[in-house]
Amino acid sequence: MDPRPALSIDRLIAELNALAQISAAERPVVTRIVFSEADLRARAYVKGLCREAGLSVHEDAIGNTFARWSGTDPDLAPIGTGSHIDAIPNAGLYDGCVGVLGGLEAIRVLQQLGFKPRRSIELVIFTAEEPTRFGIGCLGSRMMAGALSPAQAFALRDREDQGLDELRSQAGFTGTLASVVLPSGRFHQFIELHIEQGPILELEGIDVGLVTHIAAPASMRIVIEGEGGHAGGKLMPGRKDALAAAAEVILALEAAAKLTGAIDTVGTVGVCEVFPGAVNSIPSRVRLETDIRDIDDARRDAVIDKLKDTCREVAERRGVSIATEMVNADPPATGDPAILDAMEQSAKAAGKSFKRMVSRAYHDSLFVSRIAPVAMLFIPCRGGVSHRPDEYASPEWIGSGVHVLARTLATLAS
Ligand code: HGY
Ligand code: MN
Ligand code: MN
Repeated sequence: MDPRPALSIDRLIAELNALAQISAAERPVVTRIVFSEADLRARAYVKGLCREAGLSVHEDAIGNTFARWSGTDPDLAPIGTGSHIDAIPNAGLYDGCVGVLGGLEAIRVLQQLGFKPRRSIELVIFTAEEPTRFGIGCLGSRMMAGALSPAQAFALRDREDQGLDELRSQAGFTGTLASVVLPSGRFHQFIELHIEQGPILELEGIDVGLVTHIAAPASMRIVIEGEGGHAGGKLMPGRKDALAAAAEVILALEAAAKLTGAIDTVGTVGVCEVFPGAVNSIPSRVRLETDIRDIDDARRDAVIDKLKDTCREVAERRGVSIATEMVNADPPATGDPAILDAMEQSAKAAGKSFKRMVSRAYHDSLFVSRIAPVAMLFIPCRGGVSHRPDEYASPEWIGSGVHVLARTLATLAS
């Protein structure tokens, strides 16, 4: 079975561009925050494409969306594929969307070739893979895997202090949050197509990546409280400047990540909110959101412990209070050998070069792996750039990914 004749890359690129137009920002910037007006329009657009392909569509209580192509033996657990369509502020158009629209294209290709899946094939759009609105990543897949309880979900609030439950209801998603949890075995296997969000495949001229491990993400919130005061009248001795203290903490995270001796350890402070934020007022409160990852969770946790030690030392020396709160600290996931082998066979049959590799970004597959065997299929992205408007994957790269995905889905669903 050769997918090439049925693969319509022009249609797929047009759909990716149409989806990119549904954004809270002007082109070429994509911003699509969960439960925002743009998110809901984007969901409607993709669900429309799924229905045009004859898939039966349903959504769960948090908005995870399932589009099923029924197999000849509908009682068997389906093969899942998919990703996310939400996007952080100032993002590009490929992160997540390639896995959703590319997964749909792979299904349409198999339909056109007359393939009849024994196991149903189910395309999944996960809610809120990005942490932007509620501070925690993979919200929909995390709840699906039972890794975030309804009580924890009810406690989530956005920066406007709006609660998750209120926002999901306003977005039209009803039902109990407990109903989002899926049992182990709900998917027979799950495969996610995604851009690499790193430079390796392009640098080495390789068509597809077979992901053996997904890095272990952690996020820690740090709130530093000092004393404010007049930037002119308050002399330097005795100041309790929260932002100066934060600067020491930020640099300590960078140093701790660099000093583990492993290139796989990364540490980032992506959010730094300063109060009151006036040029002539000494900062009295700073909120930092830190992102700490490694493919080895023990090594990652050692960095977190070192950062907590630094916070205690800085607080003591500067006379400020520093509160730390773990938002999440998740174990890494490993790719299922049988799926990896099926992807490798598909790549060979497709005449595509491939390489087994690690994912340094996290993905919904990290949580789906708790209820089903998973693996991820990467395609190159230009310069490894992602989470920026100049993120780019060529039609040839995307076509190779969809081609290998289509073959693999056919193998797994037979
Ligand atoms: O941050 C990540 O790894 C993912 O892109 N949300
Ligand atoms: Mn992302
Ligand atoms: Mn992503």
